[in-house]
Amino acid sequence: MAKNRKTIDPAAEAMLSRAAELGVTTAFQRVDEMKPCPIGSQGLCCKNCAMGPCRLTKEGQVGICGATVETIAARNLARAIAAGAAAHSDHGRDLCFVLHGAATGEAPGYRIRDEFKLREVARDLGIATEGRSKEEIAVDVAEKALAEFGKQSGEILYLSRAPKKRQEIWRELKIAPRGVDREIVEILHRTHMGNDQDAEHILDQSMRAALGDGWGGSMLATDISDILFGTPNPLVTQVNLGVLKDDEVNIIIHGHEPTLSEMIVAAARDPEMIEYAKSKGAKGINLAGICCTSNETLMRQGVPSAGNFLHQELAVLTGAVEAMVVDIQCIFQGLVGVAEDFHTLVITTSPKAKITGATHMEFDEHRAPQIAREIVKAAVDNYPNRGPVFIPADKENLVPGFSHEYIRYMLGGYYRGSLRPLNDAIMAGRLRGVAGVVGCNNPRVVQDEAHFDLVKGFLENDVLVVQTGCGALCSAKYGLLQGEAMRYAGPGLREICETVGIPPVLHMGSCVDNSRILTVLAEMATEGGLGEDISDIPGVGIAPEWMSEKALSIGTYFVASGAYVLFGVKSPVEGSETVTDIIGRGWESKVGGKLEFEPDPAKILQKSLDHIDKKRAALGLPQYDPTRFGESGDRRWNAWLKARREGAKVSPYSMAGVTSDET
Ligand code: BF8
Ligand code: SF4
Repeated sequence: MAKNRKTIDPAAEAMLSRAAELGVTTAFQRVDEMKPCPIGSQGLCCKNCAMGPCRLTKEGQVGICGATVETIAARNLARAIAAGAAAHSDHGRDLCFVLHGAATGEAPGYRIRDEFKLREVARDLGIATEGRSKEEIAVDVAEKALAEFGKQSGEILYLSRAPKKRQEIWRELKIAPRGVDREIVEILHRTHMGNDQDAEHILDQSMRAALGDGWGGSMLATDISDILFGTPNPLVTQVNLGVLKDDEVNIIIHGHEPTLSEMIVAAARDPEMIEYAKSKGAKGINLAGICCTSNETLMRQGVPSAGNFLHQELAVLTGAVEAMVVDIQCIFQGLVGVAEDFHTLVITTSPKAKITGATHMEFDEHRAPQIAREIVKAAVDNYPNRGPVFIPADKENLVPGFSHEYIRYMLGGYYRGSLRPLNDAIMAGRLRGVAGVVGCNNPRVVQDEAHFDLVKGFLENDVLVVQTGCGALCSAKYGLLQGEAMRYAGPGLREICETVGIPPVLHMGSCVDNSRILTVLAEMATEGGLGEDISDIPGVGIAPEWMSEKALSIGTYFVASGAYVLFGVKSPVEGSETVTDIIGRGWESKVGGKLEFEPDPAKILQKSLDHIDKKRAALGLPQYDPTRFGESGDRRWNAWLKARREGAKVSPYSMAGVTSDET
């Protein structure tokens, strides 16, 4: 690797040279200037009261109140998980309000697109559907879902979607979550000065809040988005900065919520608006996404993506973006600074996220289509202000849209939809296991490198990969979300993908859609043959370039659901061996899953494969053998073809491994 290399993406590299030429600074440079605080980065700085901050530097030292290294590290991690769970869940809550408005007619422009899913969700929330209109059901679903967020006692209803054994573990450990709001508040309370001061006990509450996110707030966000905007199915679209057009009005939608962006998609496709753009000298209106707003509109509408997290400032640097429309989460304040050198309007839209210096055009679900049109018009009006444009040519095709419903369908059609073939493939050893590779970019490491190496490594080892968030957009940029990715796949994985007709890497959506992966895991565990709990499945979850508190919440709810989770970059609790041990060995003995931080992607891959093999052995499955299964059906035929090519005169039936019955 070249010294100080920042990215493996040629488009990003071109934009970084352009930034240097123009003297514009982005996160890629700021990261070199901002040395991480050695105490904070180890999790050992406590600012929870005004006797401090207490900055601990070694085991054995205590804060002014006597708080130990492990208490401080645990409190910091717990608060980060609480913030992450809050972000996902608050997003889910807002979707409930939109669903309510869509059903009552108070939110014009929105409608119930997936009635089948609505009825399914209603069933799981205990709402009657027989003889009722979809609007009546939707009002009840929205109200019941809202009540789930604030549920004061008992447990959230979606826990019943988990395998029975898993539910029992949660109840026994007293970590079955009540409403996520209550669990988050309790973390803030417990970590207030002078309260919960036992690291393990604090971290148990983190699992509880994270479960309230994964099986609650996030799962509701996914379900209600599907009800309102449609459950995703595969489609073809494109990714990377090359999707921007030099002769059209470019609007980027960035952030996380599909509510406004879906309306912007409609406004940008409106013939009247396109005519208006033409009157300003543009050939049309081009919409592209960044981050998870991109994943939402990519999965359902095929709106192309301009890239993942670290592409946000680079997109503005092209000089071709008339408006960068942002909603919530993962939005750099630095966008405003970069935009000052260009004509780009940074438009904030959420009542929860204003940025100083940006233009605020506030979203309101009661008049969403109108606001969307105003935003698109502002972008069009900005087109004549464009200066020089520099758009890299790089773009790649991808096939996103693998909701768990579609995965079930593709494995068995409408009438026999099930995960049976997936379980069978793992049991036979055609698939060694499954891996979820998810999460962010982080400028502390080379952009996309760890994601790409890991996904490639899993494919070569016959591990089926599912992805969400910026990780999925990363794979898309390098052509891994299409059939061509098969060139990296091992023979067994290749055979399965060719038979079913899918790429070996499945894009399952945005970060809240990690809940779809929970659903797949739960169904794999109950389908039979792979044990009876998520912790029995030969699978792993990885966030190789994580940066966000949301990633910590996701990682924790997967661990608490039984998965082995590995994070790259660095450990936020590095300074405490005790906390490292609690979330590793300690959680494994309690919930069957564990959380580890491992900066080296090669080690992440090895640990993952070792874990998958260990789980295979525990299930009594045949040891994984890469030579056992053949490409396109039978490895023997390939061996025969190869032998023939080399001049040998042999019959395929005389090749090794053929029984006398077959000859
Ligand atoms: O929620 S992967 S950088 S965009 S936090 Fe953010 Fe990380 Fe991207 Fe989506 Ni998820
Ligand atoms: Fe220091 Fe304790 Fe206050 Fe934290 S809570 S800042 S460790 S005195």
